[in-house]
Amino acid sequence: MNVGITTSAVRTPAIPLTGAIGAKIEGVDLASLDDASFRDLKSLFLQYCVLVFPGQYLEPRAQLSFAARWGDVSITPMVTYADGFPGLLQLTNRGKENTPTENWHSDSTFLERPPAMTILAARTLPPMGGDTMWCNQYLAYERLSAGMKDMLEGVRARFCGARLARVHGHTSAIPEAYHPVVRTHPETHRKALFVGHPETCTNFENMTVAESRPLLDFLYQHSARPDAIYRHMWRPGDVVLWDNRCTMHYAVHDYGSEARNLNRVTIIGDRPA
Ligand SMILES: O=C(O)CCC(=O)C(=O)O
Ligand SMILES: [Fe+2]
Repeated sequence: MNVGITTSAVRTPAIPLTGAIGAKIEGVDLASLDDASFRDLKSLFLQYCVLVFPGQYLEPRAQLSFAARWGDVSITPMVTYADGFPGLLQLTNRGKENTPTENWHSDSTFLERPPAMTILAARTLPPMGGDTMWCNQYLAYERLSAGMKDMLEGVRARFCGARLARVHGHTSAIPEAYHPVVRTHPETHRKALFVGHPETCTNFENMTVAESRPLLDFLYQHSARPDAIYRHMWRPGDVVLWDNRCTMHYAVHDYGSEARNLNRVTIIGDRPA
């Protein structure tokens, strides 16, 4: 895969997890990473879009310190952070009906500057299930026909926070933003398809919902083809980082009322362009 970056200086071994997305990295301690190893991780992150670090058992303070090495930790409207740990969101089992994440999405796309990345650390896992999947939005773009790529050039869509607002019982002004449906990653300079769930990515700019839906629905379904996906079965202590600018993800809720707790931190990104 041509990723437009050089990885020749990388010394940290990464094991690709699929032919499309994701790599696993063992033998590093995210809580005490030297600068050279951190530079390696940055290259691998841009190359693989999703990095899996087994057995880290990252505590909240260490997770926030590690996150701060990537950029500014974001504070998203409508969510409540852990006491004493601003920016650290504790994901819990809200029940299948109330989960905002059991659909393909990238995070907080209704913001003018959605997060560049998300860092999840497993705390309590159900006895089975609760996997998370990611898909590769570079591939989704590259697999479009030349005609479709041309047609989408410069087209923007409305992204709105209605789904998250509903789940969190937030009734005042619901944030929204317009973003290009084909965005250029600010670091790899590759183009990625940027769409979302129909309730989040509602319509093309200056077009009605009815006019927009057929093509937006196609682009959404086209993104999550099985050969563009990595599905992670969480193990205790796992930490996973993903690039929110070139992936979507989907949290599978198949664990009933079992406890599932993960700690989540996001890093502020650029305005999609
Ligand atoms: O619970 C998960 O596995 C992921 C949830 C999610 O979508 C997120 O943290 O952004
Ligand atoms: Fe998410």
